[in-house]
Order: sequence, then structure tokens, then C-alpha cells
Amino acid sequence: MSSDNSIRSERLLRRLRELGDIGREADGRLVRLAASDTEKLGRDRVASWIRDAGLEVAVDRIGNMFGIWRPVGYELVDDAPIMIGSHIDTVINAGIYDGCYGVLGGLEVIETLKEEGFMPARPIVVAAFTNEEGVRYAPDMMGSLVYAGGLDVDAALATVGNDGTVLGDELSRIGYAGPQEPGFLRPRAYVELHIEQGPVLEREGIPIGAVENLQGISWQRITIEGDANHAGTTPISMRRDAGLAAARVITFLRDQARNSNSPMVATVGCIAFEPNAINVIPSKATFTVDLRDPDENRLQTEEAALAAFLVEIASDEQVSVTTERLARFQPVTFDKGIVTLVEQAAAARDLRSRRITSGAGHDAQMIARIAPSAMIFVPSIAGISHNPREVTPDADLVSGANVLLDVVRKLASE
Ligand code: HGY
Ligand code: MN
Ligand code: MN
Ligand code: MN
Repeated sequence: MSSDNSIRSERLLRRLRELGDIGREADGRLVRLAASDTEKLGRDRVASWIRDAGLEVAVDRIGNMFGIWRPVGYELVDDAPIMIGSHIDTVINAGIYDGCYGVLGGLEVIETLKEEGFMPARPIVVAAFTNEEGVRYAPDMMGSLVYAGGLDVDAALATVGNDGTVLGDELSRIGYAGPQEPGFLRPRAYVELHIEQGPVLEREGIPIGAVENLQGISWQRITIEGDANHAGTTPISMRRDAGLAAARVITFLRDQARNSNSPMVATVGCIAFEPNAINVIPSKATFTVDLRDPDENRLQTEEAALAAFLVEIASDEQVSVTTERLARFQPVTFDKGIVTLVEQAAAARDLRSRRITSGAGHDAQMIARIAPSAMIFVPSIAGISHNPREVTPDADLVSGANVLLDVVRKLASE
């Protein structure tokens, strides 16, 4: 029973570790990709915890899963709920906190409020959005993007993954292609609890981040085609080397980011050569580019600079270059009122906080399209994330969930 107006930390921490063990491969890597068999196991476990908490489980057509606390007499549609949540799909070889902390922290907050006898003025809902990571199916934040009306649900369900599967088929196969239309709950406010995944809070010794904005994201897949030829007999001057051209693009991006006076970042996370043989000059290089900047105009300038460089490379290396846009999200500014609530809740618990920009994309950036939204960050040790060494001290995890508890209690009281 939680009587001291705080969450039940042992329950939250136990569930985080339990969920963190679902989706481990034989070599120990955590891989729970969207709509996969391992994600199904994770969904099933979270759904069982939601049911055990006495909440109603709802699933929409894109597989977004919700735990609904609807006190007697409340109609969901009219009494726009307070929504909290995040995602439980992971990247490859992931940590256990990214996304899961927000879903389980949100569930913990609802359970604590129920146990303390709190009577909300409106329903409270915890959400686990589908395919936040975008590793198997692009774009990322797909479930919340569809929920917010930014992507047609049938188009999203028809997405073909990098493994050749179709998202809609996979959601049906794992039993999470739900009946509800995405957006069936119109939240009055959305608050997402998440690890920072960056170095700022830990470096400054601050336990709570009141996230005020989130940077823009540009994802592209670039295909460069040259000519296969013999690695030993072909003079450098006669090559149409797709691999070399790709390498020049990668160093171009690094130099752009390093020499820029903006906080822009650029990442080439996936690359494949064809025919991929040690003694054959690559005829084809396919790779992804992830560009981010908190400022929309700068992000457009950085995208234009890359496009211009690709034209230059095509002529210089005598190769052909094609690009395919995979995702494009503008920077988002969160609701100042909720950001202030986060700061006040932290202060009331004698927790230092600071305003912070999110470098990572989050479901909150999509839900902000349909409801006042904000995020609460807790520190990531050494700023490491999307890596099994991702870790946040238990005390910080508990502090963040307690701040969410206080913010939700306030938002749900009116
Ligand atoms: O890409 C991102 O920033 C998020 O982790 N999906
Ligand atoms: Mn995340
Ligand atoms: Mn992530
Ligand atoms: Mn995210």
C-alpha cells in the first residue's frame, strides 16, 4: 500500500527488470523489434500487469496498446483522459530503460493513485505506442504518428520492413491488430517519462529534466550505383566505386556536423555493399542518413547541403545516386504549462531540475500534435543509450516516477 504519496519503487524496478529480460537472444542481446515474437511476449506481460491493476486494456488498429482507468460514470470520449506512456519496442542490442520506463512508470503512477484512493476528475490512460524505434519499419514513432493523424493507418499497416515483412500482417500474427480506430481517445494532456539518453543531466548532477523541446529528424536511404570490377586489375582512375563514394558522403556528414556552430548531428547507422566481396569493387552502396537539428531552418539547410554534395559526388565518382525519404519530423516545442508543472513537482520534492532539449525522438513529439504534451527526463549514466550499457540509477528512476505521479495527480484533478 503506498501511503507516503510516492510510487511503490520495488514494484516499478522489479517490472523494469522483468520486462528487460523479455526478448533476449542466445548471446544475451536484448532485441524486441516492433511486432516481433519477442515484442509480443513483452506486450503480453505488460497487458497482464495492466489487467492486474484493474484497468481496461484497449488496442487500436496499429497496435497501440492502452491501459484505461475509467472511474465509474466517466465517458472516455467526453472526458478527455490524461494520457501517460511511451513504447516497449527496442533497437537491436538495447538497454532495458528506453521506452519501457515510461510505460511501466505510467502504469505505476496509475496503480499508486488507485491505491491511495485518489478520485480523478477524468480518466487516466497509460499508452504503449507501436514501433517507436523504427528499426524494422520506418518511420520511427509510427504508432503515435498514426494516432495523432500524421500518417494514414492503412498506409502504415502496409509498410514493408527491412526484413520484407508487412507490418499489418505481423501485428495480426502476434494478435495485436486491435479494433479501435487510432485516436479513439482524445487526450486532454500527455506526459511522457523517459531516460535522457544523453549526458547533460548526469554531468550537471541534476535528477530531473523538464523537456521543453525536441529536435527535428530527417531520415533518408541513399543508394549509390557504380560498376563492379576487379580489385587488382582496375586502376583507381578507371573505377566507378560505389563504396568509396559512400565513404566520402559519410565523412562529408561528419565534417558538416563537426564544423557547424549548431548542435546538428548526423549518423549513418546502416550500410550494405553489393556484391560485398573482398576482391570486387562495390557496384552498389545502400546506406541510411539520420540528420537532426533543433532548428527547422538549419535542418533544411543541412538537408540541402547533403543533396548538393550528392550531385557533386555523382559527377566526381561517375556513379548514380538516388535518395528515398524515410522520415521527416519538424522540431517540437512542448506545452509550457506542463513543463512548469514538472519543475514545480520536482521542487516540491526538493529535486533539482533544469529545462532541456531532447536529442532523441519520442512519442510525445507526435501526441503534441493533438494535445498539450511534455516530457520528464531522468539521467543516463555517461549519456549512453541504444546500448546494453544504458543505465539510470534506481533512485533517479524512482524520483522521475514520483514527479510524474504529482504532475498526473494535478492534471487529473481538474
Ligand atoms: O530515433 C529516435 O530518436 C528514437 O529513439 N526513435
Ligand atoms: Mn524511447
Ligand atoms: Mn530509442
Ligand atoms: Mn523515443
